[in-house]
Amino acid sequence: MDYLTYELIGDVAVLGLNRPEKRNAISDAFIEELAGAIRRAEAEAKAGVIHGHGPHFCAGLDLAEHVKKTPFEGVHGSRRWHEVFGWLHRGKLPWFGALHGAVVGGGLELASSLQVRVADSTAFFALPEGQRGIFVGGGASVRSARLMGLARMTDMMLTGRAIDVETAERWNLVQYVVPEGMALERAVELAARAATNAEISNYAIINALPRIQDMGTDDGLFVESFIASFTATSPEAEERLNAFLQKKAGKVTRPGSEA
Ligand code: 1HE
Repeated sequence: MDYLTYELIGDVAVLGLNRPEKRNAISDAFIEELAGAIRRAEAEAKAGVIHGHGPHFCAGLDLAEHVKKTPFEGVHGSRRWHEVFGWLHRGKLPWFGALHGAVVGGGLELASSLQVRVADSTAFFALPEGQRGIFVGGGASVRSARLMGLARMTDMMLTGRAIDVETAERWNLVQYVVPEGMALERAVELAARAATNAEISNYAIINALPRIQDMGTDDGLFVESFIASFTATSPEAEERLNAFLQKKAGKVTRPGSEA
């Protein structure tokens, strides 16, 4: 692969954005490689991690390539990003982001497609589309806006505001903040933990939670009952529930005392 590294660590597929000389800017060829790597991970892993090689996670859309596109090519390009990022956001595996340096434009859109984001202290976040004369096209108006809220995203896009990692955590863009250089290790550790869950539970968590968020209260609760019943009656659930009752499965641990 030209733009990605791929490594399987136990049950965790680790994808590295690997175009550091262009700050991991995402071109059409890059997105196709990412598509292939996600499909490979779905076939051989139980969780995935995405990180960036070089000084930054990702500088977003490849602007050099974009500038040459016709309007309709732009639409197709954006729809392809939606499709591929959709495999991450509501797909088969839980995905964890290890973020550092610039997480900007399409880089933030990619990160927003993952279920869990771990960022180190060097990470910063921006949506410079307004300054570039374009608009978000990789899902940010839906996913990033829902994470941080409409007012904050509008401010970022109108003013070009870049935010640091502490602000990003307060704004719900990242769930974990770690010291410089530690994001990948922590993300792999968390992904490995998620990989031990029942596959059907992970699938329900990834696919049902965001859909239920889109529903009204009554519809959401109704759908929840069916998913709860479907997962609880799976053979794996029976095995795991019995293991707990027979004291063969771990208890919930207090914060800070987990392995
Ligand atoms: C690029 C890109 C890119 C860097 N497309 N080539 N994204 C942006 O508007 C962000 C643009 N990038 C930056 O603001 C900075 O590059 C960074 C803050 C990310 C990093 O700064 P730095 O000092 O480490 O690197 P650099 O010197 O700016 O960039 C190194 C090279 O990468 C340089 O090329 P070179 O040939 O002169 O060495 C840059 O031109 C190149 N480069 N970013 C193409 N994005 C689906 S819609 C999504 C819409 C968006 O994503 S819009 C936001 C685009």
